[in-house]
Amino acid sequence: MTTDYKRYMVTAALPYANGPKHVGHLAGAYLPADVYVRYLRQQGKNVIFVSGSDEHGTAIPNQALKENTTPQTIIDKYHVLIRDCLAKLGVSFDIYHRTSEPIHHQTSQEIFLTLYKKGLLTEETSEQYFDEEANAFLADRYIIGTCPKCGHTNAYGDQCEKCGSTLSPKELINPRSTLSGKPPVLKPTKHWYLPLQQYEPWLKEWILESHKNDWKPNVYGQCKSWIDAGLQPRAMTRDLDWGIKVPLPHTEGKVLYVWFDAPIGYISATRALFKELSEGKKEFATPRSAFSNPQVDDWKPYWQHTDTKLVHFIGKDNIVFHCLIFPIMLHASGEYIVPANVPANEFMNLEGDKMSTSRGWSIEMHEYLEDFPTKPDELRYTLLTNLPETKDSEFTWKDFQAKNNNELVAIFGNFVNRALVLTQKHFENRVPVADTWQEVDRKVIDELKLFPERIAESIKAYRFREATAYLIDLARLGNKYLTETEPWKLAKTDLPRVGAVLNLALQIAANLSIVAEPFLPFTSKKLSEVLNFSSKNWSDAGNPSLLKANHQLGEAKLLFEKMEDEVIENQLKKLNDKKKGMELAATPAEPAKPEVSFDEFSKMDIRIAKILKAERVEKSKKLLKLQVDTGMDVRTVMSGIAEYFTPEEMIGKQVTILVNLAPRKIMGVESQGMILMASDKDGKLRMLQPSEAVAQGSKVS
Ligand code: B3M
Ligand code: ZN
Repeated sequence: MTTDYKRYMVTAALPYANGPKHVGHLAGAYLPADVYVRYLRQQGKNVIFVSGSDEHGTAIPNQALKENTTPQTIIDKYHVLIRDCLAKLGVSFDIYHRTSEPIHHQTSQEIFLTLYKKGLLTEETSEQYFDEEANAFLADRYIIGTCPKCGHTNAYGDQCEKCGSTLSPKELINPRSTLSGKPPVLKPTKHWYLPLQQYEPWLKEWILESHKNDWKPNVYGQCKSWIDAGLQPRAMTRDLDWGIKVPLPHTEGKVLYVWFDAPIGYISATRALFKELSEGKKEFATPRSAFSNPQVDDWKPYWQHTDTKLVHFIGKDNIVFHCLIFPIMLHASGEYIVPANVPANEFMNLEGDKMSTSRGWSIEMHEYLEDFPTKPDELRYTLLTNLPETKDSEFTWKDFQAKNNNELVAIFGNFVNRALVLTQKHFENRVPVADTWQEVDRKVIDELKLFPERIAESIKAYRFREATAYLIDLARLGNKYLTETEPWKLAKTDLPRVGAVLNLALQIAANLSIVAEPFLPFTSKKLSEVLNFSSKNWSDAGNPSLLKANHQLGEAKLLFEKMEDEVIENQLKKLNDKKKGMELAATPAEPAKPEVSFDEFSKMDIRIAKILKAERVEKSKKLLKLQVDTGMDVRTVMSGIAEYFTPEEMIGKQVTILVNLAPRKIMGVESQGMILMASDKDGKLRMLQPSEAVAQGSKVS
């Protein structure tokens, strides 16, 4: 194992462009990767950071079916949405590519052909479900049937969402195709397999022996149990019309398996980056010495030289692909390096339940940004302090508020603000001279010097929660220093001492602007402006004299704002409403009642009438007593709508009424008719009104 790396290749999982992505995804892969990369850049390291959209697999055509549109429309829509959200949240990719790009198709086909030509893929013919009406082989997700484990009648070919079992299509009872609704037939088809079992000895040595101590226990443990259970050949091709064509003759209708092409997306992205750089089509925001004269082939060292440190940031559900299958592909091809580490995270739950876009129990990145457009760092901070690094973790809105108010505002922001305001007031906004240090100052200086190394060690060990805690500890050190020295009390008696204290406080603030950059890039920038101090070099951090005496400070601004209870309550309500909405949408409508004849139907006399009066009925929660003008008469109707409508809002409304219903006594009052309403799946009532006002007594037929 080389430890002296010349360059870093950092990847974050390619999100499927089949829908928006939530903050759990952000916490899983993108934020930790971003902190790591920003830190390396501040160290002056040669690092490339790539990701992009995963635009193949059945997830895409599935979503197209749901949205009644084409796969291309789906990927174009969600690629842009996800890319822009990640950028707004400060995730600083060098390129955010997409797997639909020709250069990716080419790279994937090349790697497939390399393996094929070396004779490393085995050809096998097997029986797969085929839809004769749609004339297509059916991917797992296109087959629905009864779950053999729990009897759920709508289980998918790969999984039952009711009991969570992993299934194969042939296990389903009474399978049917989602394309035609008909039972599929079994038909032989040929595919190319990667014989994973042949690489077991290599995996054992590479992972189980070499990475026993430096890979995270959750990652190592998953790899070990897969390897111990024995690996099976895995098909690298699929019968599907959406994806990368298999680059062999007579393979119409066959594409590369999405998990074959998706990780190659990291390589294609790097290739695309250097192509653009070499053509002068792209420049880095901050010039980097490693790329002074980029050539089109400069991507190669990042993927092919052993002095590159390759690190994949992913969520736990992707471990097997990034630790076993993709490395086998890379290793077998003979040209590529394998990852030095795969610091996968567990999952982040939300308010006590699993985060899930489809169930509506999620905070999507775009939803957060719509509600908090100026607060990317507040989200980054809350997620970073809660990363699911060793076990599943939890996001709650209350915690978000607490982290914002008690840490960002009360510690970080308060410290910086106190130092700035006093400097403005007593020293014309210039860094005061510090003549002599007292014992308390020297202690703080000694502490300050330890922080950069402490934070760096945690980042290098992928312990980003711990690193974030050290960051806020540095702000806490500054805050405590001001609280202890109370410079505001000394202004009248000992101005030179006030100057010394503020000088040191401002030095701490300057240090914060450097070491906060990986975590809170927007705040770090703001702080730099406020201090009129621009260094972001990690090697400057730990220095207690970054700002020279008399250095002119910039204009003071508040770094963070307090978050009121109301904001949090609104978010909780919004979350619960969204979930309810999704549940309703997913509940099937009630089946139809038995048939009636036209004659039976035409006996009913349904009219439009206007409500003249409405009042509550004593001792009844449900009833309103209504006076209605039917155009023929004015009558009384007792109506069970009081849980959904107030008397005030009913008055003057036109409603639909069955006028020839036999009169009934309800709570001692004779009710002469029935108001008709639409009742939603959850029982909620809505008025049925004509689209424009009509005369009272108009017939409904
Ligand atoms: N798109 C799965 C996921 O979003 C997949 C990751 C690909 S990484 C190469 O979880
Ligand atoms: Zn089941």
